[in-house]
Amino acid sequence: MRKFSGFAVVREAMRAHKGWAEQWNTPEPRKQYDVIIVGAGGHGLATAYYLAKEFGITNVAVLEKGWLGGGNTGRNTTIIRSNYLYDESAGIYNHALKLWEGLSQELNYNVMFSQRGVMMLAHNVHDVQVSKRHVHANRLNGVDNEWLTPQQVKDYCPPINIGKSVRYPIVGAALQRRGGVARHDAVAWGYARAAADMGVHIIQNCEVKGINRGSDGAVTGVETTRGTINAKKVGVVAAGHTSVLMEMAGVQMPLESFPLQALVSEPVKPILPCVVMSSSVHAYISQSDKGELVIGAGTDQYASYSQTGSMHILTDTLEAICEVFPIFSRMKMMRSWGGIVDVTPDRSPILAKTPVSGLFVNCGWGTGGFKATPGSGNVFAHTIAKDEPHKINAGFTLERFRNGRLIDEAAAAAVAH
Ligand code: FAD
Ligand code: PYC
Repeated sequence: MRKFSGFAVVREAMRAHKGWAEQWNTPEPRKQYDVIIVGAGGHGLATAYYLAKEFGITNVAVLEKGWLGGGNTGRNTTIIRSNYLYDESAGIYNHALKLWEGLSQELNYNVMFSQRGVMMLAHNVHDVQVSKRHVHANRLNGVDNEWLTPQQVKDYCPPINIGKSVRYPIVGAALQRRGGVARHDAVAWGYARAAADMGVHIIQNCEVKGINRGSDGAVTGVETTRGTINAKKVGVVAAGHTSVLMEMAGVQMPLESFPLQALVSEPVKPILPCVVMSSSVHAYISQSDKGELVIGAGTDQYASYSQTGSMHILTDTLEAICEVFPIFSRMKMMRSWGGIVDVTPDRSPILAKTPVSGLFVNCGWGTGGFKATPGSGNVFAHTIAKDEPHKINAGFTLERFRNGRLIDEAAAAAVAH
């Protein structure tokens, strides 16, 4: 086993981020809103933004138990792509990708969206077949994706090892050139600032403890650590904790929650020009604008609400990275952290009305919801405002787990789970 010198698990960055977010001027909650959004992650904040901007609904509260962007939005590896298999997925992820392309201008906030290309490696015949199927399906759906030979992989990403002597040699790759990365906290802050400018209340340190229903069963509001807050419409957008919240309204969710970890290296000069992912050796990596290598791991095998995942998952990931990039084997790892992702049986999200009138849910993005943030917020706002789904999220129902109309994206999720 290789040695990873200086591997240290520290949490200063998350603490600094929290301190910054606490300077946000949290307003006093009103007693009554038109819409309450539970969860000030990217999806919740984007939903509030589009409710205000596209539907003129500004009497909205976004309630956050911690600090804004402190959940998965501030913990993810920011890979953005739309190379999913099924038509429904192509619809929502490509809708999101198009919104990403204009997001900095739209929010007047630099979200540092960088379309440097996402390359998904193939290491065996099975990988090649699955990847090529994705390339063809994507192109039929108008989503860019192309097949690369090992030499083309090397030309696009010079530090990669295409040698044949490793356990899983690279035999090709699918490349989505429009994919890339963005700055995760900027996305949360950009949406938060723009929504707040239109009158939305973003209330931090306000944990939802109960969901209230009237005698007709419809939602009437929520119980929080800052008292009762009323609204006829409540949207739950609380990744990782959705089941807990929905249980408060008596709705059981087909979800399991798992820790998912990531880590960053010391900063170095630009060396990695694109995003590289491998679902076979279980590694994905990019380089941040600060110069750190940003490395993601797989989920823990056991369901848990702990934001600290297992150490062996990290060391396995680093071994995989060193196999694909031996040149990185002496890099020092500086920080690691975890988030809690909620996963559906078909690895596709739920963005829908629920059996409870006035209660809406946006969840189940699993390991891959950051890329969807603008598209998800946009169509979820439509669903809440109009009381019916947008055509883009019409397939992402709760009912599909009863009627079997699943959208099986396990292979496109690209992360070990
Ligand atoms: P969050 O940002 O988690 O927001 C939910 C919020 O709800 C949290 O702030 C939480 O505090 C709040 N909340 C929970 N319970 C309550 C309550 N009772 N009351 C009030 N508030 C509550 N996706 C990608 O597309 N690309 C990637 O490269 C990628 N990498 C990842 C790497 C890691 C390590 C992790 C953990 C995730 C990754 N993801 C990735 C997934 C992605 O981060 C998530 O799908 C996405 O950020 C979810 O956004 P969200 O707004 O729904 O959730
Ligand atoms: O969905 O692309 C993805 C992803 C990468 C790392 C975690 N999720």
